[in-house]
Amino acid sequence: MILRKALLFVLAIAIVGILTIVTNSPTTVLAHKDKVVDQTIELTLSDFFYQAKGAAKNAPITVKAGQLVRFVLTNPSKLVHEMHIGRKANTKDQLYDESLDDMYDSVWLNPGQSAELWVKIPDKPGEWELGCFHEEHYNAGMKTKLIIQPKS
Ligand SMILES: [Cu+2]
Repeated sequence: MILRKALLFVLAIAIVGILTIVTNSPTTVLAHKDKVVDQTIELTLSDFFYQAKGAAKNAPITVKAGQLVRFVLTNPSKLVHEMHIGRKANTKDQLYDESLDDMYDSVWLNPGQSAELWVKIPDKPGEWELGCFHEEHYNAGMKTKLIIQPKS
């Protein structure tokens, strides 16, 4: 089920430059091999926070418009977690009213699962957010700022 969802993501999202691969083991990404990754962010999704490697829980993450960012996502917890990217949180509908990319909804990770999310950061500088709207996770604090710096 999750895999089928992931494949749909790949079909839908590759068009606009975001590629997701979900797997139970370390991932090899088959597309975009010719592209240079500008930044890799290893991110843990757990109860109830995002934590980039070497940073504090829910510490803001900074990226730059136009860059190709590779998120390596891991869920070591016993709960399902997900990652939406957007702003204007809408907990009633469990999404952001403004998505960073309209073609991208979210990545879902089962307990113990990993995924890679390759994002061509759009030219939308400013303050965005990563959030998990599964059950009450967002209200429990599972969100973190994503700062998009303008192109230099
Ligand atoms: Cu969650």
